[in-house]
Amino acid sequence: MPEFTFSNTAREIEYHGFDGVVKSHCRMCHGGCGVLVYTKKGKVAKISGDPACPINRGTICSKAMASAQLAYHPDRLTHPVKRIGPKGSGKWERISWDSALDIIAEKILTYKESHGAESVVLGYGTGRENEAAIYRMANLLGSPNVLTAGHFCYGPRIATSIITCGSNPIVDYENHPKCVMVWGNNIVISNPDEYKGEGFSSAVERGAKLIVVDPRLTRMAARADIWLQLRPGTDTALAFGMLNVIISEKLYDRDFVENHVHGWEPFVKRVNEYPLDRVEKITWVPAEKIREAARLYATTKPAGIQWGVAIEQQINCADNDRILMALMGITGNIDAPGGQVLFNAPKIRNVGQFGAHKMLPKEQAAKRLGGDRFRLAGYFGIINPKCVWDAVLEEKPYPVKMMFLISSNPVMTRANAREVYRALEKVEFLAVSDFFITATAELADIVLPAATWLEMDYIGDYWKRHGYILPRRKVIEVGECRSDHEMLNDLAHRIGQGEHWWENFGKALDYILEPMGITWQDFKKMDYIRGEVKYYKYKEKGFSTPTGKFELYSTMMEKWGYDPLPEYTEPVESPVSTPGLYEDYPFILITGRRIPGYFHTENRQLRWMRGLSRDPVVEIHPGAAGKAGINEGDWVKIESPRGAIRMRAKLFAGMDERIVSAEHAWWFPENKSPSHGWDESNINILTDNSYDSCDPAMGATSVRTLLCRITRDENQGEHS
Ligand SMILES: Nc1nc2c(c(=O)[nH]1)N[C@H]1C(S)=C(S)[C@@H](COP(=O)(O)OP(=O)(O)OC[C@H]3O[C@@H](n4cnc5c(=O)[nH]c(N)nc54)[C@H](O)[C@@H]3O)O[C@H]1N2
Ligand SMILES: Nc1nc2c(c(=O)[nH]1)N[C@H]1C(S)=C(S)[C@@H](COP(=O)(O)OP(=O)(O)OC[C@H]3O[C@@H](n4cnc5c(=O)[nH]c(N)nc54)[C@H](O)[C@@H]3O)O[C@H]1N2
Ligand code: SF4
Ligand SMILES: [Mo]
Repeated sequence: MPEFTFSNTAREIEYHGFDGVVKSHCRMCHGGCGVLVYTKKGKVAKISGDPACPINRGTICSKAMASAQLAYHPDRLTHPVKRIGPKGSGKWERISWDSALDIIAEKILTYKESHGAESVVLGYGTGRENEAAIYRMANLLGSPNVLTAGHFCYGPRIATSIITCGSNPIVDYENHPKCVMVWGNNIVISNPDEYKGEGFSSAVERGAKLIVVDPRLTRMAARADIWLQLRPGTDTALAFGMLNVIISEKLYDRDFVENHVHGWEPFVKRVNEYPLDRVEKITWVPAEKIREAARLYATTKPAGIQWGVAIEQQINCADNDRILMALMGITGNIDAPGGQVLFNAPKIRNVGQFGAHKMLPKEQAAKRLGGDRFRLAGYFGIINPKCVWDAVLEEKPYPVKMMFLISSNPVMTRANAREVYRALEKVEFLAVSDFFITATAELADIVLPAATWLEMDYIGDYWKRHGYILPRRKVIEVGECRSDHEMLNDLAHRIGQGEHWWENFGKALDYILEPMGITWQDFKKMDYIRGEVKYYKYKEKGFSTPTGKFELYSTMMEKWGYDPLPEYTEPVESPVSTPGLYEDYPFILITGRRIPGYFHTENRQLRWMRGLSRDPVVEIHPGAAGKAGINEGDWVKIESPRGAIRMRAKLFAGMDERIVSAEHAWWFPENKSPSHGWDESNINILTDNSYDSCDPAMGATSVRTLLCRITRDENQGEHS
């Protein structure tokens, strides 16, 4: 790879006749990759990877390259609009920013007065780096209800790691792990959260041993030393099996266990309840393979567990996270170089401080929807979405009157989509901020045009736990689009929060950086800032938990009335727990495996990305397909007890015949009717959000472990 020097960019600029180049950080996914954005005649002309950025070291993905297609898309909303027909009529009129924000402000204040601040729900989806500002507004308003995906994505990793060891342990790829165990994750496609495929791939290229725990043969599983092809949803049992081997063969780190853990004896007792023959029956993984993987992981140092969202979107969510941390802990990999590190953040005001959580009055926090039922989630400010839908539809335990969704499309991305749709249809006032008028936005009263990452100054990777922050620099402006941060800063002044906000959001960036003694103008000139890197901090300070130890036995879970030790629970819908239902719905359904090009519902409008994946796809084993008369590319009907949708079949031999795997978040923006075909191929029409099917502590919805039926569709016509 040529070295990044100024002259390289200078040659590039001269050769192509570019105006110039801006160094920034992409955010077409969870973000973080350093990029060089070249402009021509004031418009983005080319985006390439920045070799100087430690996060991606010059690599980028297709989504980054297509960013300009998003920014300049002709369908993009470039000014605020107000709905002038009934919900879902698609009738909009252009309004000014001032009147849009005045209307939203007036509604917030009116509902706060009439039904309490808790009747106003703010919401966002996955990390789009606006969460700190959204929490700040909600907390200052006095609403404990911020709707996110945190109940079944990343929130569980944060919540369980804080109660177990004080922070989220991140694989230290920079120090070359010798073994990586990839568990329910597909990092080379999803590049999630703190991680990019680059760091992982370099480790593997350097010869790290690779164990993959996945029901499907992923690209990584195909390269793995050991692939554990488990039954979906049985991860806790599998981890117990591995722990059983590690403990009985004394492969654990003696010093760590003797000096740094809480609850060793009861933990071992629980582990002993999972002998390998029992684990094999539950997981479908041969005992010998489990033994082999446990030995490899425990004896190859340093090692990391690259965990993913699949383990969280199950009833065993919190226990999966906790038991994988137990594996990291007792093998001595926590805070070890090349292992799994509790990185220090740079000394800035963090997301929690900026989010003003301390400003939410206690009596308001106590009203958090579902806080009594899902105590682990409630403690960390996270709510189960069904609690919001119930509060709208049934007004229980109190009515929710208004929602403001800033970067979320819940009609497509939350379980039991028809219920979500009904709730958004009923809620008295809905405001949305987005790039497009999505199926969710079609139900709104006001839609605000949001800025993409190319159109804002911000502190990239601010929320992440890898210890870096990166300057995102504004390159262009499009129409009247504004960043969510600026929009919220402006709205805050209209709802009486002015004294806690700023003249403009640039000043908020100074406030975040202030403890470091620098301003945004200083940071803008830097490549990145990294927190102090220190290993084995627990040897001096212990862990930041109630006992000061690494809690295999969680004192917090005990306090909340849950089992303090991890335990395996069979999914509520499965061949084992509902054999009768399994006769009618004879496949285990995995939903939502990530595909390149799309980020949940995003990018289906972009030519290059749609070129990669034109239609919604469900993977089915050739054997099962043959029996059902399904051929490659056929449209098939997928049904669950909740509903039916259609997708195209892709025959895939890399999984058990009893499993099918469907993509999520499919809608058809080229369908210009206000429905945009939201319910034709939306897998969340099939998913279950009943409380009993969720993780009892975290409220995580099970979207990976359902039962379904699949048949060739009589109608082989295209989607609408
Ligand atoms: N069945 C099933 N469902 C799932 C999953 C699964 O695996 N299976 N995965 C789930 C997971 S892990 C998550 S995190 C959630 C994600 O759920 P969401 O985050 O709600 O997902 P999106 O549908 O992408 O909604 C984001 C919307 O915000 C817009 N947007 C993007 N960036 C910005 C921005 O900066 N500002 C504003 N205002 N708008 C922006 C996009 O255009 C898009 O319409 O979905 C989940 N749903
Ligand atoms: N391109 C793209 N990238 C994305 C996203 C996107 O929508 N598109 N979404 C982003 C978001 S919000 C998130 S949360 C991350 C998620 O990213 P990842 O954590 O990588 O999640 P997935 O790719 O959904 O699933 C990973 C693997 O889990 C396997 N799996 C399914 N069920 C089970 C199970 O029960 N147990 C185990 N052990 N494995 C199982 C699947 O076969 C799949 O290969 O990706 C992020 N990155
Ligand atoms: S992985 Fe994410 S941050 Fe990196 S280039 Fe792709 S979309 Fe951008
Ligand atoms: Mo996610």
